[in-house]
Amino acid sequence: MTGAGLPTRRLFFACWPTPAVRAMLCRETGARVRHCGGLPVAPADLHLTLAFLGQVDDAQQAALVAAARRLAVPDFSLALDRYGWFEAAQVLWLGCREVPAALARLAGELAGQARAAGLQPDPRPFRPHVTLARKVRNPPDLAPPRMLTWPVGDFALVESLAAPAGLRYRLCRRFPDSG
Ligand code: 3AM
Repeated sequence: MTGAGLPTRRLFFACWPTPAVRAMLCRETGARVRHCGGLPVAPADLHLTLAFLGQVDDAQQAALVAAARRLAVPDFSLALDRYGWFEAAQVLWLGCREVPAALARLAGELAGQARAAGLQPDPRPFRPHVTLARKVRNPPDLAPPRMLTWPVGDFALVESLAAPAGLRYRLCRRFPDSG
C-alpha cells in the first residue's frame, strides 16, 4: 500500500536472462555456488538489477511502462568476468570488470524514469551484478571465472514476491515487448 492506501507491487527493472543465458550462468557458476557455503539463488530467479523501484502503485507502473517503451532497445554484450562478495549483504555475485557504457546509461535512464514517477530509486552507485548466493558468511573463492558473454537485447520489469521460502521473482514484461 502507498501512504494514500493504494495497492502496490514491489518492482524493479532488470536484465532478465534468456533461457540459454540462464543455462550458461548455471553451468559455469554451479561449482562455485555449491562451495560458497551460502544459499543459492534459484536458477529461474537469476537476474541483473538495473533499478530497484520499491512499492509501485498502478498509475506509477503505467507511467513507468510507457516511459520504458520509449527507451532505445539495448544492444550490447556484457562480459561477465569476475566474482565478487558484498560482505555486509553476505552475497556472492558475478559481475564485470568493465561496465559497458550502454549498461550504465540504461540503468541511469531507468532511475531517472523512476524519479519522474515519484519514486526514490537506490541512491548508491550502480554496481551491476548477478546475485548467485545469499547468506555467504565467509569470504568465498573469488578466482575469476572463464569469461561469459551475455548478449543483452532487452530489459524487464520484474515483481518481487514474498514467498514462504524467501523472495521469488515474477517477470511482468520485457522491453521491447516480445509479442
Ligand atoms: O539484484 P540483487 O539480488 O542484488 O537486494 C535486492 C535485489 O538485489 C534489491 O533489489 C533486487 C531485487 O529485489 N533491493 C531490495 N530492496 C532494495 C532497496 N531498498 C534493493 N535495492 C535497493 N534498495
